[in-house]
Amino acid sequence: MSRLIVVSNRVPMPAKDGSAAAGGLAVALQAALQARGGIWMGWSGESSGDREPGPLSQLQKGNITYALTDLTDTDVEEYYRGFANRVLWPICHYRLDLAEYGRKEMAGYFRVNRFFAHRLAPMIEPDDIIWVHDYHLIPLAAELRQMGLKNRIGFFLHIPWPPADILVTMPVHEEIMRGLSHYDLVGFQTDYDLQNFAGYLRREGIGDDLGNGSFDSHGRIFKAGAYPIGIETAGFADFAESAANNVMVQKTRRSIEGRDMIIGVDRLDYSKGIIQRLEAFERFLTGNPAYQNKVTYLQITPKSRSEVPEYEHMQKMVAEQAGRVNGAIGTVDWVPIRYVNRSINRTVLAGLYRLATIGLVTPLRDGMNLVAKEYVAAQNPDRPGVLVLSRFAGAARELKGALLVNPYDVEGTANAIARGLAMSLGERRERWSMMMEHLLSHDVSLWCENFLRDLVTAPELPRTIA
Ligand code: GDG
Repeated sequence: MSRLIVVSNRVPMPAKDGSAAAGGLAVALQAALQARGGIWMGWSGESSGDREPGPLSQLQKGNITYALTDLTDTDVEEYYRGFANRVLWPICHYRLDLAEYGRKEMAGYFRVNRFFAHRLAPMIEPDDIIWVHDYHLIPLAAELRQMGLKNRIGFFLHIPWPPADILVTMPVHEEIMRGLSHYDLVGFQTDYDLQNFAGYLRREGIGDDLGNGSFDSHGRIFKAGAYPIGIETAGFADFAESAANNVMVQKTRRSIEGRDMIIGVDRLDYSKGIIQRLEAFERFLTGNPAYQNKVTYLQITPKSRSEVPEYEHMQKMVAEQAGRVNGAIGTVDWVPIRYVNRSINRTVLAGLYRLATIGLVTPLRDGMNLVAKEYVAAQNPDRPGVLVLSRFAGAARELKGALLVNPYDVEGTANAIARGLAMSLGERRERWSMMMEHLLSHDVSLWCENFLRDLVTAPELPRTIA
């Protein structure tokens, strides 16, 4: 079995006590790395100021070498905050209006990818398989190829891929697409994303769908497919069951006694539809006054990318909106929205999912959305809750037992909340079983195996046809 090299912007480092970092993706990739032996390389999250970063810092844990690099202040500003988070992130989430183009940032993005390639290349052996993750590192394969590497290189995009009309508004769309063609396998979350990718090649006349998942463009033949990411379903279900005994979870349960709880969990990000969701909850309460004082909505929203102006603005808006609704509708003994603007412990999170009658997951656009899957896995099989899910989350393609909503339709989401709260136990069980069965048979280990199998076994093609 070939060695595996995983590259991602940030690396989930194992905890000080040696236990693996939490989160399904980290667990699955760590397991794959452990089995094959390998390296996980990425940015340390630290800045080297204005000095060239020193050598990679390396940490060995079992079969895995974690290799981290610092970046300069300029790199962080241009590559990470600038191009990745203020161009690629909004564009891939269909937010043309929020993209901030700057030549400096674009150049910085390509420069840091070249830097990553130069740091990584000396560690790579000819048989290694390389798996690159997410939008920060699209040009990495092209840089490695430029240095003469012939290894199998795969890429997985965790976020959506937009339709051609949106992508072409980005001044460097051609370079980005050319970057993707240097991989042997490009994985997307859903078949919609894959279709958008194929549609761009067709529309711009720069490539062909050769059938069977093969494409040619920019003089190269490569594979692309949909690989919907999963969670550690069985493990998370057990975890949530035992989390019911957690002190904080029990305290929360007592504090909502006699009321239903609705839960929302999202990084503070404009793609998650938090503002529209708070509006929908308000509309639900004003349209169904009998539910006032009978429902508590808990919104857990860890801060994210606070140094990017759009996120700073969002943070203010969400806090104001929650405060306004609480002031207008709350009573002396009932706060309709409990808003927690920081990260909470994973055990408590699992226990809270299980307490909630409704999981409210309404992103305006999301590659997959793991919260939706975690909410389902955490439910008590005897009295499961209801998932209210945006049709614009990748997860909606799989979770057919959810109440699907259009998050832009505030009234429609409010109605779905009412329907979820009134749903019979029989219907809840039926919908939940359907989703749980799917999640058990499509977990994150399978996702990882499928991607690596296709990357390794993709037929040896005459990869360059120019
Ligand atoms: C990207 C794509 C795709 C959240 N708050 C807390 C906390 N979380 C955990 C959740 C979940 C994860 O963070 C969030 O994952 P999502 O999938 O919902 O969203 P993104 O962060 O945007 O992830 C997304 C994903 O990549 C994987 O491919 O699904 O579409 O955007 O696991 O549980 N965890 C803890 N405390 C919190 O307060 N411990």
